[in-house]
Amino acid sequence: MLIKIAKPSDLHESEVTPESAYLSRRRFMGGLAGLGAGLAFAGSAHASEQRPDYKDVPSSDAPEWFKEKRDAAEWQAVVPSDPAQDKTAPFADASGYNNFFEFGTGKSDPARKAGTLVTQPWSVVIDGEVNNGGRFSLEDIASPSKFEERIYRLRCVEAWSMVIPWLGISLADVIQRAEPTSKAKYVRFETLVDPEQMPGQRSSFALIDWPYVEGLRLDEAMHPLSFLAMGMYGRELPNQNGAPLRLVVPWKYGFKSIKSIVRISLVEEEPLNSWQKIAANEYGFYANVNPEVDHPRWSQATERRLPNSLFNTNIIDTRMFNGYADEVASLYSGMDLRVNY
Ligand SMILES: Nc1nc2c(c(=O)[nH]1)N[C@H]1C(S)=C(S)[C@@H](COP(=O)(O)O)O[C@H]1N2
Ligand SMILES: [Mo]
Repeated sequence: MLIKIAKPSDLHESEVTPESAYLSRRRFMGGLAGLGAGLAFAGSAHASEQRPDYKDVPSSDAPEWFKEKRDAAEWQAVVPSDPAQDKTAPFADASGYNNFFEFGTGKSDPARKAGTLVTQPWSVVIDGEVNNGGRFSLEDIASPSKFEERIYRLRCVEAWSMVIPWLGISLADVIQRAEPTSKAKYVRFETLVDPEQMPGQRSSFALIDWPYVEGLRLDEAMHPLSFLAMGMYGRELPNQNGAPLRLVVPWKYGFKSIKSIVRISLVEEEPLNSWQKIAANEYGFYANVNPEVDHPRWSQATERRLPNSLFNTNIIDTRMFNGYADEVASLYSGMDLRVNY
């Protein structure tokens, strides 16, 4: 079993997470029912169970609507397969070691420089092949959906990885409400462009032709695992993690999980994503995590699971589709994954 809703008997603090909060996780059924046989649904909602409190996580100054949705969230333990291996990263690591080239190329640049990004108010344009597009506030996007917590692996193409508890809504919800036309075949996402706020966009050495662009095939975007995060660790997203709205596609390399989204377009043609534009022989459109298809310059067979140290490098085997093969492999049946990397 690759992903499961943890049974109470499975959920030992020492195995799953450093945060005791997880012991009191409220389980529920149904949210991922569309996923079918790949998921085990063990246990149902117990009124006595509290949502995690994330004691060690600094709180943020979230708007009232966000707090209300968070408090009503369905705390869904979509835990990865190996409880011994898949410990949730401490908040300090998940918010201190980042890729967000708009704020520089160093792993600590985003945490040092993104703090001043203005994320309130924020609006997102939904356009292209839709009957119900427009410009929406973050609250407009969130309010028709219930918040959920999803604990996912995030595997960077650079061969490091973390386990992160996201808070947000399913991407399919947002796309469905936009009412795609029959011409819509792909979804294209764009990050904010604002060189005044984003020092990486002022750099003349930047490889990226801003905005940062990503894309998914429509069926990938509609898959129940595709997630739009507005928070993590029970609070708002730190700016360095892509506040106030970022994509999370757990079976793909991290660069697909585009941050600080301002535009979502339904389109007919496959979008050219930023990394593909920079080096198409190294970064493809699909970017599915695949231990058998190496990056031209390094192996993808293993990964460094964070946090690690000098004494415990914590190198683990990379899994097909990052461990989500039962759920997503059928999206690619008949495709040559060496060609469609
Ligand atoms: N706009 C934007 N989104 C981005 C990136 C970026 O540089 N700019 N980096 C990507 C990469 S390479 C990874 S691994 C993840 C990292 O997410 P995290 O910092 O929240 O762990 O964000 C992705 N989303
Ligand atoms: Mo990445």
